[in-house]
Amino acid sequence: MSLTNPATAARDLVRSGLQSADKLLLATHERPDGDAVGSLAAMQRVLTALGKDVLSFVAPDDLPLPKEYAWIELQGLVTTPPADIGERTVVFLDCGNIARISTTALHTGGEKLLNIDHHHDNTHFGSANLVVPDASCTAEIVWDLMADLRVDMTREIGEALYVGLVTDTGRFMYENTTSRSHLMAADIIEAGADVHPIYRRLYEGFAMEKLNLLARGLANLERYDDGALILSHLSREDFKAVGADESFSEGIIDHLRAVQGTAVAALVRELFDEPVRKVSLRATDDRVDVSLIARAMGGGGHRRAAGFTTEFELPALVEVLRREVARQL
Ligand SMILES: [Mn+2]
Repeated sequence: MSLTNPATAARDLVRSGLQSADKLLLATHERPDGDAVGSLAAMQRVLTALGKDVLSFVAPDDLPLPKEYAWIELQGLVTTPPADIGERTVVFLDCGNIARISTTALHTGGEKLLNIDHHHDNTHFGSANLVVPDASCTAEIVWDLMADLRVDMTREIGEALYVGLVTDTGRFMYENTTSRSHLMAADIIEAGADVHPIYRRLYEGFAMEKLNLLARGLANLERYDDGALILSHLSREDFKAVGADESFSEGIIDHLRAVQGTAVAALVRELFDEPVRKVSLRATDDRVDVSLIARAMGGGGHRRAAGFTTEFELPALVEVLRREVARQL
């Protein structure tokens, strides 16, 4: 009987899946975040360095990318599934659930569908699944695969990976930050990545409208059950009134979470193009696992950061959240 470590076996399987493929298509979840874009851009360059034909798929609805990430060069970008999709190995990055990609043509990879992710609730939808919940970000798994594939770090790969690392670790502040996260950063900086300009692009130099949206978010603050739940909401009107893009709400929830006594912070916002609300959840510590709440509502995520979309009206939604938080406390 084999005593092979399943994690090692999965890593070998995905590595050989990447090595044996000549043509690949990379994809990530909708409304891609920093880890999604960074992992996509880095993996594209890693596989190109191995001489492969690599396309990166981003749905037209997700373009242009939010300004924070728009500077990251996505080589081989396609916005519709290519005609030769059937011949391509499809690689999903940072995607916990295949339902997070509505372009169903990408679901047809069959036996050639590689799933590389760090969400602990990943549904293992691939033919090979490298799911590493201990990794701080998907970019960290890509970094590990680079070693397996013997691809050298470059400045360009490093800068893309760094975006995933910095955003998913909350600038090396969240509990998922490990010594490996810092070793990875060191490797990236050694290769010539210039981190301060990346910090500026990710977190500063934003439009005034973003600050005005934050002001609205703070004005709409509600605190329940002695801080067990702190919540803010942004309507489509709020966005319109200050001229804010949809992505400008990013980061508002961190202000809520920071309040003393908070167990769970929630930001509820109306989406522009669908009559639904997007709910982001953050937990301050291990008392509440917000991924359980998100999953019960049809979404997913991590223990301390998760989300879902819902058709619930705000008052009913607040009641659901209060009840679910209380149930775990
Ligand atoms: Mn991630």
